[in-house]
Amino acid sequence: MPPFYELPQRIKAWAQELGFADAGIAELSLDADRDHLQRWLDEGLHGQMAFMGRDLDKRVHPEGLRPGTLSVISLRLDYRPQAEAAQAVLDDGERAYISRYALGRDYHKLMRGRLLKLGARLEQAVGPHGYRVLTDSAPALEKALARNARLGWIGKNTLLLNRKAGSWFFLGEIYTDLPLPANAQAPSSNHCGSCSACLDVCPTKAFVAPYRLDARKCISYLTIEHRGAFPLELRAAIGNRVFGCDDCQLVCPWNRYAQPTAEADFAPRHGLDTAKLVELFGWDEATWLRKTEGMALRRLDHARWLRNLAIGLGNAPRSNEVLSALRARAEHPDEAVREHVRWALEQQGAG
Ligand code: B12
Ligand code: SF4
Repeated sequence: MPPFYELPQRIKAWAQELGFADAGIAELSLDADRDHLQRWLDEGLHGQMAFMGRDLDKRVHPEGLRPGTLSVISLRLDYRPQAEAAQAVLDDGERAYISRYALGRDYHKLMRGRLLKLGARLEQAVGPHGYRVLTDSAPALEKALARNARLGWIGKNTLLLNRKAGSWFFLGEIYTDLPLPANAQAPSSNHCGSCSACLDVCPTKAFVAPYRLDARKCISYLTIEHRGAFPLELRAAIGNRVFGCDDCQLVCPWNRYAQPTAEADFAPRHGLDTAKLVELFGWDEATWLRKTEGMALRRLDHARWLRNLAIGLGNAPRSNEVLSALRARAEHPDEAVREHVRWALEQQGAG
């Protein structure tokens, strides 16, 4: 068995063999983060995401989530796919913009498999130990843990940024009862400087201040998490973004250093990086279920997918194709779909 002080380096090497971009051992102290999270919740900036307020103790104390946890291994996995240029899709009102992270296979599945392999690799080296793997799948402060593991800093757009890789990566963790030495390097310094590109570009002005996001205005929240109707005043600004939003990453100068992912599974499926709004709006529920199998798009149901696309069609250049696609859904059984279609037809001057 390798001595414990050597394990962090070994873990990093095994992680990289498994396709992770980086790994580190996190310090577990998250008290300042707790205060910030509490304020965010008290101000209601989480919107309908009630889960963010539950299990607060577990979220800020890893040993509360998995009793016996002594260490957290934090990992990042690059996801930026080779796909049609994001800006070209955003600029073409007839097409649907799906955020880069969701074009291919659901990352939760891929990441979980990798984390389990790394856990098993560690077990081979040190013998049986208690552990649990996580990726956006349990109450955890993943960005804060990654920052504490020296994987980067939390930027003004509230995402974890890395000087060599920008922010196009997912985070995942292994909570273990092994007493691993936390990373002894100095904390990654903040390199946002005076740049405010992410705050300025946000289409819905969702940042109330640097490092503070009002999720209720964020297009990612609206198109993925929110149930029911979109606020009227934000609908035009949503443009053609139908699942998630990447604007505050696309503009970030550190993302010039991001590497495309080596994961074939993150490649766009079904031409979703170039698809037209009208075409996607025409999918019936069976087609939707077939095409989105194994993808993060399944966070939605068919009705919310149509609701999102209706907004895109309301903002699209006027054409007979757009009008007839909208009219074909005017009597949809879901009230939110009907209301968003009505709005879209009004936007098209055909209410
Ligand atoms: C809730 C959530 C959302 C919400 C809210 C986003 C948010 N900013 O919190 C919504 C739905 C909007 C969202 C959107 C997106 N998300 Co999200 N989301 C999460 C989730 C589940 C929790 C995040 C969280 O804890 N929010 C709580 C608030 C309070 O966090 P915060 O504002 O960043 O504040 C924290 C720190 O910044 C710190 N802090 C802030 N200010 C200060 C000041 C001081 C002095 C101190 C000490 C600390 C401090 O304290 C807080 C607690 O740590 C995580 C997974 C996880 N379990 O961690 C994924 C996660 C953050 N999301 C992720 C992704 C990819 C996205 C999107 C890019 C997806 C997309 N393309 O549409 C967008 C990006 C939007 C954005 N600019 O954030 C990735 C981010 C990877 C990365 N590089 O950082 C994560 C980590 C999922 C994963 N496992 O990979 N998301
Ligand atoms: S994801 Fe889009 S809407 Fe949300 S904060 Fe970033 S730029 Fe604004």
